[in-house]
Amino acid sequence: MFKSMGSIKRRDFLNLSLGTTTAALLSQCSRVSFRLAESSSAANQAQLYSSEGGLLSLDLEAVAQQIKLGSRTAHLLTYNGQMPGPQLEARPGDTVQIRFTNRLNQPTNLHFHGLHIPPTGTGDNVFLKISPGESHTYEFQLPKNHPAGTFWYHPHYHGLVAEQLFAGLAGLFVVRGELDNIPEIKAAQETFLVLKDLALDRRGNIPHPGHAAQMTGRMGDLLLASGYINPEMTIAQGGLLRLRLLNACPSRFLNLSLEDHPLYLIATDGGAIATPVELSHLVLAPGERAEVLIRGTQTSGQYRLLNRPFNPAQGMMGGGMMGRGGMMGGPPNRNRTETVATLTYSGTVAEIPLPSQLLPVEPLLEPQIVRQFTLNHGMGMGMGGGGMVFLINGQAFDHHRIDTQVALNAVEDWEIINTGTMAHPFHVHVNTFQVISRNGQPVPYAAWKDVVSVSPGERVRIRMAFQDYPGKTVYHCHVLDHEDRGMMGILDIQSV
Ligand SMILES: [Cu+2]
Repeated sequence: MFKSMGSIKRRDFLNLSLGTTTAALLSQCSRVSFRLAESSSAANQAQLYSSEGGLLSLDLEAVAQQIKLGSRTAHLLTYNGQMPGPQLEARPGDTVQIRFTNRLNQPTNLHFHGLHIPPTGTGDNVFLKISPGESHTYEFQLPKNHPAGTFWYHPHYHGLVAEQLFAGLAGLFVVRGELDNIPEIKAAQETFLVLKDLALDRRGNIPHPGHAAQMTGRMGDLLLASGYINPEMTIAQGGLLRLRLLNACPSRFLNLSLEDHPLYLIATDGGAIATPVELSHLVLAPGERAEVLIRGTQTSGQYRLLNRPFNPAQGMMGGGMMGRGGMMGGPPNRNRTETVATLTYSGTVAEIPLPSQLLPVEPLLEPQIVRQFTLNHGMGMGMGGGGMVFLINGQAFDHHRIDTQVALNAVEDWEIINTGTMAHPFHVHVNTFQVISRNGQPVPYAAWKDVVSVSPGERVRIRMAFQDYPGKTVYHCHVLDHEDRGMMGILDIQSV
């Protein structure tokens, strides 16, 4: 559908553009090195907003917008006309003020995915309904000990989350801090990739997801990297590339690898791990983030960042319903390897080693309580004449019901048990957790997470401390069609 331009053409465009841009634009380019890729257009240059003097302040508007994708025009939903939305950057202790206006024709709101901030009032309040034409100012302070990491914002109005994210509403929220000051990481070139799939009909509209999306969640056959099709990333020979990845697909799992280059994992959802971990490939469930370092060990050439076929339902029960392919309407490209982006060599620098130490991941105290959450699905009534509903402990989401009460400052273990036939990435708001074990087997290294995928037949134990902020929030499946169809519960963190 979208013909890729050849590499030579792409390079010409890069040279031409660099020759005529201003210093201001250049400084932005060095942060996001691949901005000038083949499907470039003014509309999808994500703007960067950084905090100044301890304050990050901006206007943000959810608005329908036409976006150029290669030779086509897509009718999408955007933040400030951009897809992905503006990149927000702040530091621990900073105050954040976002004057948000809903210019859509349906209600929406904002969720600050992964941030440790209050779930109430003007904070990460997903119970807010911001109607068409209405405004709301989100205002919160990042705690002074907030970890540096790759977080993001997206809509969280129950029932419309999958639709609005799929249509384009997502942006990065980066917290800069200790991890960024490690010398080797500071010396690395940094590239952000917001990975999001999209489906378009001939007229550039997003088609109705159809019946299959009830089960698998909606998926598209286009995989965009920060709004581009196969953008170019560069690395210097001898240098390090710090690739910061977000899976912003509502339902698609990604299985990423880079030709001839191992990936060195340095951070997960909630920030740094203790030491780099070498990976041949990286699986990202919907909502997950990862940071990897890539070493410029080759001399020249082009290397594709690939997304290989991956069946998220693999688990103790095998392929399950996803395995039947067409019948259940899996993604059209489930058996095809896709090129996400292309890495090229440019210049040479004195060799930068991998950092040997990152930041410690302190173990949490032993849990006071162990709870169980069983994930499954069934046929429901209602929902416009019945259809699939997704359940936690046998119940679909009810915004009048509190499902789980915990005490502020308590440490708990949650066992997430998948008795269904599809993988469910389990996400908890406000506090990050550590995965303790899968089917009783300890995990290989400690990491801060806010999404963990649980395959059919699996039992995953996570440990969490409910720190700093009392109030009501949610946990849910991050296959957002599952969330919209009931796989969400209310968590009440009570100060005692
Ligand atoms: Cu799910």
